[in-house]
Amino acid sequence: MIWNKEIECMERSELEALQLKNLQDVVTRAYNNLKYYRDKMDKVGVKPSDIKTLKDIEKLPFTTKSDLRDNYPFGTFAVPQSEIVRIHASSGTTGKPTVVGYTKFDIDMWSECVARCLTMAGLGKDDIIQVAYGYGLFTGGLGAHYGSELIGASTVPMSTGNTKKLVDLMIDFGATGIACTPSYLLHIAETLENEGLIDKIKLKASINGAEPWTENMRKMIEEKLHISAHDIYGLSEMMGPGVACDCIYHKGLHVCEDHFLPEIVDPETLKPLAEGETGELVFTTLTKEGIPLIRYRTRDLTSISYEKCECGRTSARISRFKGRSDDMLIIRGVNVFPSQIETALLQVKEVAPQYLIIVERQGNLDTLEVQVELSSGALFDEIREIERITKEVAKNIQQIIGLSVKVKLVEPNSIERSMGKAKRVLDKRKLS
Ligand code: DLL
Repeated sequence: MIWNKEIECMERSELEALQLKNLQDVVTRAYNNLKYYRDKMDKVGVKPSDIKTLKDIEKLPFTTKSDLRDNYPFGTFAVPQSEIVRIHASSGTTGKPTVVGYTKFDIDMWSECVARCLTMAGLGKDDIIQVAYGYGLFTGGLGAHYGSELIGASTVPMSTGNTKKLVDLMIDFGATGIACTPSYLLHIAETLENEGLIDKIKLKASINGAEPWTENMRKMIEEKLHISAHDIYGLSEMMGPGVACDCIYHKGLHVCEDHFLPEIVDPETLKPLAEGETGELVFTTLTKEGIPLIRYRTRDLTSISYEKCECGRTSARISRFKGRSDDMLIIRGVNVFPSQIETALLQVKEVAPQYLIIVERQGNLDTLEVQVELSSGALFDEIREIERITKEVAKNIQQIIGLSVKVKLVEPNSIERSMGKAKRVLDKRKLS
């Protein structure tokens, strides 16, 4: 394992033939096994047999996060539940999470994709890799873990939360690789610097993703830790981390195109855009069994290049992400939709659903504050009462988004009203 040259360096004509065969197969499976998707196709009058070329994908309807929400929890599973061996979940737009299920084949395919990414970062069976993404419903921890085991690396399931222990074990074990969010790696680097321990580490490479970051930040991490830092991308709906990753040339992220067919569309018109143009990334899963998704709108903004890379790989490359076409925030690697905060507020009768979300970066860690208006007419001069409501709001928000939050209650009508779209978010983080 595992520079899978046969696949990763395949002639494009050969790759496209494989993609077409698998596209026809997945469209047929979705049509036969998923009522919601069959209804969508029937509505536009397309049958699986209409897919004769890759370009015919443009005839197919898109899928969105709301399709997963409307079919919560298992209505998007295309196989009997007895064939599902793992379930993960990510943030939905309101109180309920987006649920994803994997068959044994899906887990193997996912592990192979992550293994390819780790290999792109120069890691292999002689390495000791600390996985410091969260383990649990989030796909980061287990996703990176299985890929790391597949390349034969000694895999350390650190998870998140105890930086001191992580740093101690990084030194004691002589860890050579780390998988975690870029902001967390920067925090780890600064912890090592402050403790004067940089010279004690053996780290060679990292794979970082799950949140937006910049080329400057990547270089800063490389300089501080003397490593090669790689950008890994993925989303739970596709499988998790490992949909794409950059190689040692850092000229875009190689898509695992034998499993995920990318398109770039204009987020307004949904019309396809040309190579090099920035738009919304749309993916079709070509092989996934548990939840096949056709033309899934990721909401991530990027551009694509089909030029062969200096490394020899022929797969399409997507550029570093330029933002999103919706209002999702990523805070400490966790996806947060303003509508989730609103759902939490609606459960507390003493507050109005008028709020402002303030995100800041202190050091390298994100902080989240939510200012909430008390309901009009509510007069709470008792400090104890104010404290009780503040705690209840904070608890409700934390239960839904899974992150601790500072809540500040403010006077009725004090949050600025907008004539147009309400401005709910003040993101003070400067990504440079
Ligand atoms: O974040 C999967 C993942 C885990 C990727 C670990 C990489 C590493 P979700 O929680 O479903 O899945 O969030 C997916 O995170 O649509 C992007 O907006 C954002 N995202 C993920 N990777 C990157 C990246 C995981 N490298 C959402 N750069 C996606 C920018 C990223 N944004």
